[in-house]
Amino acid sequence: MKIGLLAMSGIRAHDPKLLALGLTLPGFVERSKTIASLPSLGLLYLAASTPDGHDIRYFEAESDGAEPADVYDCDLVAISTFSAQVFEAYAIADRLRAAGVLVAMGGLHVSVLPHEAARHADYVIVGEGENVWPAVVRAAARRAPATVFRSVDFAAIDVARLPVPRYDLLQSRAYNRFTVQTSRGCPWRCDFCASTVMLAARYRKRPIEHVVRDILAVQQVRDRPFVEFADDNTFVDKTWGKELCRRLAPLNIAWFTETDISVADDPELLDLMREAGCRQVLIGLESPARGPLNGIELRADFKARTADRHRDAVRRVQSHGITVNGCFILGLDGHTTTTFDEVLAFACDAPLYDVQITVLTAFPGTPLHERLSRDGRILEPGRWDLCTLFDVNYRPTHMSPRELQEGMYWLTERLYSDACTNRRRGAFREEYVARARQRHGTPRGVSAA
Ligand code: B12
Repeated sequence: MKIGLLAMSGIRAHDPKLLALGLTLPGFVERSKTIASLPSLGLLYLAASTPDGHDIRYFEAESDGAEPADVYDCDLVAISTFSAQVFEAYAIADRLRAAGVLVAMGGLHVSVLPHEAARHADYVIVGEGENVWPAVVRAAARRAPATVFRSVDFAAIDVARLPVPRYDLLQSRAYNRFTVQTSRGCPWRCDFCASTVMLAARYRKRPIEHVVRDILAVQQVRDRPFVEFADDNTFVDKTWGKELCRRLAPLNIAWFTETDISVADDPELLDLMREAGCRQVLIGLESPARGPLNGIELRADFKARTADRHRDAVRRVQSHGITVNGCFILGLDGHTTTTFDEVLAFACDAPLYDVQITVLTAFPGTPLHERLSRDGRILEPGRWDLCTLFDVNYRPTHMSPRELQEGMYWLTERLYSDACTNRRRGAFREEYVARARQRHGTPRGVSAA
């Protein structure tokens, strides 16, 4: 069979004012543009798990109506879904099926709402795809009737046996960033989180030699790739994390990852990360004040317990030459209209090299979605296209939806202005250079200018 893997690419947001601001604020568009060009790792894993004897091609659609014409030559097309683009994905699936192409849909959104997806796809897959995919391909080859496949009915994913994602399928594309996974899941349970935790409950680390193996495969495709670890929380286990960094150092790559604030407590780990090529860590700080964090991490109240140390922790990480992209969720229960000033003050004082602000978003399947639905706080239920992290679709506790949206504009304009961006970044450089001189003499790779 000819199998097409169709990734929905690009960034989604509907609010026209925010989009207009994005076009004029360099600091805001910069990261969006960078990450928008990432390939779909889930589909590259599926490609690697496909039984022999099929012809596989990787395609991208930026939006509904943007699927390439060649995708219609396939016998089976696999589409990966996130909530924000799921209606676009359904529209593409409907057109493909009308043209006689079989469609399989998987990923975070349809794993939570398989029956919604079953109206648009022949095969809907719930959960991690690698072990169920061969059965889907066999079903398609004999044009078996529509079915929902559940990964729990197949062998559990052993992360020590994951294949090398088929990065070679990206050969002809101009990617300069690639995703690699070192782990799946996260030990924490934030009520808003709609990541891998939705697919499998446990946090699992991969064998380090496999991570190295995957990076070498990326280097076959691109000489000096920038690697984004598509993990939920990379440095949970510090001993394993240090070994990972020791093994990454000789590969001469630059990389970015998502982790929690506890990395700040281990200076040896931070030194190893920097030496291994870590350029930035993205950390969910979520709120500048502790109160609204109470109870959002459901297992051990991790976020609230560590909140008082956030500012100092950011400084410690950055003093090792690793920039922090601090993420704040606006509109948590308890946030008021003064929260916007507090975020701005935190970002400037810390100082945060990069900042990400998003509005609280109730992704389907999350405890947050359940709670807000139960309390009648979702403004337009079922509007998955508003699950962009930028569009307000619920009633906050201490301000109106309008005030939240206005606060988002206000903060966006200030945080991402040239003046504020230069101040935050300049302060990082000065502090890093000063501390590095104290410790080692002249630092590598960062100028005080
Ligand atoms: C890389 C990434 C992107 C890339 C995606 C590249 C691409 N072309 O697909 C880019 C930058 C484009 C992106 C965009 C967006 N993203 Co994003 N992104 C991520 C990130 C960091 C990693 C995803 C990843 O690679 N996971 C690893 C792979 C292996 O897992 P997977 O994709 O889930 O695939 C497995 C299964 O789901 C399943 N599977 C997946 N697809 C299919 C298909 C079939 C047929 C089968 C059988 C199985 C299957 O099998 C795979 C292997 O086990 C996650 C956060 C995180 N740490 O996970 C956020 C995340 C996925 N993104 C998120 C969001 C909100 C967005 C945006 C809406 C942001 C925005 N405003 O624009 C857009 C979505 C627009 C769009 N184009 O879809 C949310 C999604 C939540 C949700 N439930 O919808 C996440 C979880 C982050 C968060 N804040 O919560 N993102």
